[in-house]
Amino acid sequence: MQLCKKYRDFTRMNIYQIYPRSFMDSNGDGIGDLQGIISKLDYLQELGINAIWMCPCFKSPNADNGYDVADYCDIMDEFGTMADMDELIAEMHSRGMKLILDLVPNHTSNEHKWFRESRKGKDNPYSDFYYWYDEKPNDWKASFGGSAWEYDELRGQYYLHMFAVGQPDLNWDNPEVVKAMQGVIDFWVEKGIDGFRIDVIDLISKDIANGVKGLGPRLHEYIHDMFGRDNTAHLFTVGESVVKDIEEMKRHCGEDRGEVSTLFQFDHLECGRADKFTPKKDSLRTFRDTLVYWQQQTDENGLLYSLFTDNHDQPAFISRAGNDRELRYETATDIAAMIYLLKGVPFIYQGQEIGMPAAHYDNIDCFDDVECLGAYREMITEKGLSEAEALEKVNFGSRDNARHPMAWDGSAKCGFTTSEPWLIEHSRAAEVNVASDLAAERSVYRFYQQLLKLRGENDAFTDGRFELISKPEDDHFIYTRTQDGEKWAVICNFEKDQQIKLPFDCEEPALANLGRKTADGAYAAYECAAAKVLQ
Ligand code: TEU
Ligand code: CA
Repeated sequence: MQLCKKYRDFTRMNIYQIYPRSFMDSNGDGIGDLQGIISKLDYLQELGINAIWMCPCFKSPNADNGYDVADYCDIMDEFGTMADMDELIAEMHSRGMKLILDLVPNHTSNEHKWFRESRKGKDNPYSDFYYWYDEKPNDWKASFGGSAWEYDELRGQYYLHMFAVGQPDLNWDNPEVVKAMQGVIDFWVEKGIDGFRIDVIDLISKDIANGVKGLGPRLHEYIHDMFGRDNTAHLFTVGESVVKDIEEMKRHCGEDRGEVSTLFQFDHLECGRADKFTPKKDSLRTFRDTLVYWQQQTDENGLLYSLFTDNHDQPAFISRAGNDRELRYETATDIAAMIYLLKGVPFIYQGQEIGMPAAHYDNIDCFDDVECLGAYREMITEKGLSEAEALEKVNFGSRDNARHPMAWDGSAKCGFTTSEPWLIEHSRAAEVNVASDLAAERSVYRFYQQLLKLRGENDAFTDGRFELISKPEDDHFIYTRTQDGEKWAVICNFEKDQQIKLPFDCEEPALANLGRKTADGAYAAYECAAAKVLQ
């Protein structure tokens, strides 16, 4: 099914996700900042990027590195000033780039004015901005460890926090909260930003009396309150969500719903994982089969699909599913071809474009992430693991593994900063960095450049019909994309060298990570190609 015009336009975006804290430090304090991002816009434009999703850059005490917002309409001190933000918006728009901010509507920081007022008692306008109870109404656990209910001495009641103690949940059943969040969105729309990624959008409607944590009865009403208004209709919006049911996805993303454009759901990245800290090699077959399912479901229903493998919460997928040592270049380029030539809107996480593997830290003091430090403590105190066993598990699944400073070159602080970085640099930054990748004969960056150029030049990749060629038992991912009589084949081998015979003839590949000249024949491990089908 063809996408509506608005969604078709969004498939022409190549979105780069920036974790500002770790992208580029311009003033030598060891923390990435807005001026650092401005200094790298040409690097991104060269890659073929025309949109940026920036993780939260708002005032925050950083209990959860910006996902605990203390003022939605002001810039985090460490990242710079509102003048820097205005400059970033202008510099991006002058390059034809769109800016997508990260909205965190489910909770604020406990240092937000709303919470500071609310905890003073029941007789102030912010009293019911949060969930307050005399006693814990249930035994909910917080995502980052411990109870989801924290007793506040000043107010003399318990408040809800689904994440860290410093992240009290907003009570969306209070119409004043809805109005306040609409004001935040309007402020940034006025500033000229082009869209939002919405954090844990499924959680904003709850039904505590009936034990419902998320996907509550008024969810669509609240999402529509945010994005179903005249001044938001043009925005690109992507909601992070647990939704995996196509009917529910249609209720979120249908073009006429006035809700969001698309969802980030993680079905294709679970790959049969037990839990995020249990070391296990991801299966590329499971990855393929789940991707194919969602590619077909969204295509049949005219929904926009988000194409991503990495973000700031996930260790690098090439380390989970491929060979990030001897075959790091092959793995990184092969997985890029698998996902970014599908139908949808591509998201590339910082470092993916140079095949950056997951980081590994030698001791727990190198970690920063509130989630993994909570999990580490629980593994030792409640599950009886040794420190070494707990360290191995957090090294496998922590979010810090994706939040190390971006490696720009092989110098001491990898070109990220001139002082001590806020998080220890990647142990392989001397080997894997932008400068070394661009100097290499086979460059991941140049492959991404060619891939994004090929995708942008051929409507078959943005609009074309998807057809699966691989069989469930095959150890490869081969598919075609067809539009206006032009058919392209994408051939991605998995980890075994093998002969691949295609059911059609092709021209010489237009894209090939190992430079092959024929679309079929002997494929090396993680070798890939894209070629026009002769018809
Ligand atoms: O993450 C929400 C969410 O999915 C997490 O609970 C996720 O399961 C975990 O981070 C992955 O291990 C969003 C943001 O992406 C995350 O960075 C924030 O910490 C979280 O919300 C709270 O705002
Ligand atoms: Ca800085």
